[in-house]
Amino acid sequence: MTAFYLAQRGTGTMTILEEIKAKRQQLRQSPGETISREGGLVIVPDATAFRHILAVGDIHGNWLRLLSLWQHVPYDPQQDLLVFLGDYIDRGDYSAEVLEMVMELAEKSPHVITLTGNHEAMMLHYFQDHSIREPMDLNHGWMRSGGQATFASLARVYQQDPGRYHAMLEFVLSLDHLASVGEDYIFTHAGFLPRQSYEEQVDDMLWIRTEFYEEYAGDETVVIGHTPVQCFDVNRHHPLMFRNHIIDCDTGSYLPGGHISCLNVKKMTCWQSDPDDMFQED
Ligand SMILES: [Mn+2]
Repeated sequence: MTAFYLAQRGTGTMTILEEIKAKRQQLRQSPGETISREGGLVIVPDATAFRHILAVGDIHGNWLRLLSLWQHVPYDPQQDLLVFLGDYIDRGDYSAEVLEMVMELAEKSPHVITLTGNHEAMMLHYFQDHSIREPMDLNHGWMRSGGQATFASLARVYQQDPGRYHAMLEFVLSLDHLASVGEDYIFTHAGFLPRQSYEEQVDDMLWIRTEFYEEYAGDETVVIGHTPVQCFDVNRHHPLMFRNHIIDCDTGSYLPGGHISCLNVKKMTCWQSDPDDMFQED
């Protein structure tokens, strides 16, 4: 099955959506397969196997807002599929705590999908040639994108428990890039170029904005984060559905008055973190 898939991919003629469809059809011929992960591409062939399909937008180190959101979400690891859309880290002060919480949820159920965002990609790029044991390199692009807070948060973990720090880095390295659930839903951090293959765009797709919003014309609902909805409408606080079946769940986790949102995908309803005044720290 794998050989067939790679052969198809090797032709270079399949677009990302064609690849997903081919992979899903192969999986449906193997009864009992509920989820497949390969090269950052996650395929869940049957969406009806789950009570709720839940998608959590950008978090950006705002652990208190994540805890607040999580009090409202009626998540059941036995019945629900849970997708994190990436950007766990940066800007907020609690990136390590956020990673810890997401890792714990992923350990408890095989039906938790943890996608990478562009901020995790920046962090991994930094640690390719920098160490947590050395002073921060303020010239690196990650540090100008909220990485300083993440570095400080991870350095605290490293001082207390180096093994835990390494487990966190391994977790970030293992994050997936795109998930297809049934025939109706696709989840990815930022979007994708519909005319390219998955392989061709696996890194670039973490950053895409306008090209995806303008070029996507598929039937599948694509659930994304990456661009705060406040960029489209400063007064907006809820996920934003575009005309072409894209729904943006980044509700400005790091912005004043922003929220973290969890979309109940089958019903198109959402739960959100409470307003911040409940969580002021003195
Ligand atoms: Mn983001």
